[in-house]
Amino acid sequence: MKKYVWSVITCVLLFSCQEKKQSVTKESAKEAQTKEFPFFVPTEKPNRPLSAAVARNYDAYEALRPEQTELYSQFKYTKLKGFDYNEGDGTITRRDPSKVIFENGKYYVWYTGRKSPVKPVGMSRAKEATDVIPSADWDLSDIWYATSKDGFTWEEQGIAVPRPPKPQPGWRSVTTTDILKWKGKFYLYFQAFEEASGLRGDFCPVSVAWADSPDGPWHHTGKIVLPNGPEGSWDQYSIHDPYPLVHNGKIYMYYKGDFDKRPELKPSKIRMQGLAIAEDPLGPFVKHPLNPVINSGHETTLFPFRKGVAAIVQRDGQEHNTIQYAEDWVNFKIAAITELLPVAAGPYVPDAFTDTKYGKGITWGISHFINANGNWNHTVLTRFDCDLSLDVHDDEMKKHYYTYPQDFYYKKHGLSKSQRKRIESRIKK
Ligand code: AAL
Repeated sequence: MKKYVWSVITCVLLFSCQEKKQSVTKESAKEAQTKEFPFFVPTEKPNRPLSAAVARNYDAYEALRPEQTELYSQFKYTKLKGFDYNEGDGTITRRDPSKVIFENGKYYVWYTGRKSPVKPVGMSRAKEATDVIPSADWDLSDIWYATSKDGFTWEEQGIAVPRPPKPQPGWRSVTTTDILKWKGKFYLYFQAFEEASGLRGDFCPVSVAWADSPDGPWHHTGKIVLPNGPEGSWDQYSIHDPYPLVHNGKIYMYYKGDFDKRPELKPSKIRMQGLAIAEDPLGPFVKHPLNPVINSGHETTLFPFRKGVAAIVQRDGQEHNTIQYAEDWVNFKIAAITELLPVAAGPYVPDAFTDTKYGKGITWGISHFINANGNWNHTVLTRFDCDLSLDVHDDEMKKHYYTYPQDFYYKKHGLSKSQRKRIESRIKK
């Protein structure tokens, strides 16, 4: 009898233990559902504690994945046909293209063109520059233009805006132009140099020329339309890369300043971008009180996008390698992070001047490669393609896995001799 009672007790105990174990497993599964971050990422921001990084995924970006983000894209490059560069000896340069526009059944692009008897001596030797020897790659340049039926093969048409006679602004060099179409007329804004770049820096304001047709003739106003800021201000010496768009019935001119020159640092300067707004192409342009409005980037490349404006931000600053967006055209935020961005890009922006209320974006344009042929004072134009457009959905452009050839790592990004020395001196013996 005693034996019987004990086995009943054991059975009851075992059964209740088993039941407890099962309910514990069910509970942890439930807990996992509520406490662990789920396997399928919620499309809406979940109402639960989130790390800063995951919260940012919901708050800062359009989607959880770059490939679902309209302002994310790769950039693909195609060599242009139709331009000769004297075998890259540095006597011919083409750089800093404008936006591309479509008029009279063809595409137009304007750019800094230099054809000089000798290659530039370089900015650091600017004192050796003369009336025929350029200092920088963009010294002693004129504004040239080319047209194309397909965007791949171009025909150079000649000089659109030459250097004006001394002492008009730009007598030393007219460079880095961009185009505006406004009430049936065309306006080219450009950097107007009055000294060889490198003498004191890369100092210049912006001047403007206008024409009734993109083929000219261009009338250089000889006036400074976007002046340098007052002494002590960020843009007191350099107003670079003027870039006009039409918004709210006005001309929104973005531009770059390089400033904060501190010789003890490398690079010694910082670059940011500002905005100036005008009701008339010849000004006055009123600089925005919040300038600079973009904290990074080397050249200006912007396009109307949805209700706001988007910017390709490359090369310089904390936020280089990003595409940014400002719904109010002033306060920019990072929309996507990407690689191999086009440098000095002049995109084809079909709605640049239509005062669109809903910008559609861009798919291609012309940019440049500096240090072409391993020569710092020689630059070539190139074509870039991308999918930063609401009208195009190109999965290939949305990939974000890059492989570079080993040579790129070992040759372009190998350790320098002094780095190797530093590392070897610290090897423990
Ligand atoms: C460019 C631009 C401006 C600078 C120089 C020529 O890429 O930012 O144009 O002055 O470099």
